[in-house]
Amino acid sequence: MKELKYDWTKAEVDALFELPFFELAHQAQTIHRLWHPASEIQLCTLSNIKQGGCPEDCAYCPQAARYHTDVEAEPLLSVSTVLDQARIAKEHGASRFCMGAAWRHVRDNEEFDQVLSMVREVADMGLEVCATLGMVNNDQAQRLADAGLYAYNHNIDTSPDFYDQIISTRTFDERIETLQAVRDAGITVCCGGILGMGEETTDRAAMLHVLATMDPHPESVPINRLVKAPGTPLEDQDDLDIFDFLRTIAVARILMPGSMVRLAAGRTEMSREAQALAFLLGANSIFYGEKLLTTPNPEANEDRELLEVLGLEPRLAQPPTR
Ligand code: SAM
Ligand code: DTB
Ligand code: SF4
Repeated sequence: MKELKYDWTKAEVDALFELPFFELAHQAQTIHRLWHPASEIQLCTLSNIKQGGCPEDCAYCPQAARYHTDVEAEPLLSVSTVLDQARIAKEHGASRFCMGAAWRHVRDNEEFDQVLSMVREVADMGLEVCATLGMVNNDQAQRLADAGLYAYNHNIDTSPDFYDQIISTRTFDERIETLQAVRDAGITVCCGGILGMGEETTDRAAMLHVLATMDPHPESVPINRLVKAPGTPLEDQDDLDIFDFLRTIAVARILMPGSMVRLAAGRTEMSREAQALAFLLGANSIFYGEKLLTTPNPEANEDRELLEVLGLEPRLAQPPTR
């Protein structure tokens, strides 16, 4: 029966992680097919509209100014540059366009006005337009909603307990406040995290527990596998076993059946078989285009080939919210 549940206990989530892999896979695939067309994958394209120079200390992030990475700080891209990128993304089959800025939070200035213009125009192109600009207040979220923003991405990244080991310049609760502002403004929520930062299984369960007890669930749940960027504190982190990564995808699908689960960063280090398993377990979206924000992503033609081999079709954009 198709019913969403918001009162998951941590013990229930832990129990899912303990299931034998094929039992978990069976449950996840059954639920996936009940809620989603099994042969559809949404293609999302990222644009890094404001690269680098970020004052935060997120230990995974190549755009944090304090780490010596090969990412230079750049000014905000022009509206026309971003629109060109969006047009090309659409021509290549993307139905969602996500604009990222390496900001701690949005400021009420001309740059924000420029971002609002980008949102308006990308929405008018019939794409689901998403933005990830750091923290926003209620008024800023409302202005984004009024401009036609479809989704706002703001990840909790990891469990509340492990969070302090990854970021010290803002709190877990501040993340939740921004998510609330986005929700209150009527924008859909895109919220997930990163796996492979040295967290335990219980942290992965706790992260999903936070997401799955939000009512409504985030409509979009990106699951990133850490991209170990040289110069960041996590550059030498041990690899997360691919089956631990895949289990997390499956549990996300079971807990939040109606949400889009996105196989996000980290695909260049994954075999085609691992990606196919992720789709089987309920992931139904990828980032498409040879770059994520600053790091490589598989080539578009490789992805097209993979979808073709698997008989998967790109999903169309959902109707805009305004
Ligand atoms: N500055 C904004 C913020 O932090 O919300 C928006 C951009 S930020 C780069 C968006 C998300 O990208 C982060 O929350 C994180 O989950 C993900 N991310 C950043 N660096 C990553 C990495 N090296 N590997 C995997 N995911 C990463
Ligand atoms: C998300 O969860 N993953 C995307 C998107 N939201 C903005 C970003 C991944 C970034 C990977 C590191 C980089 O390319 O800089
Ligand atoms: Fe800044 Fe976002 Fe990177 Fe953190 S994840 S350092 S807030 S750009």
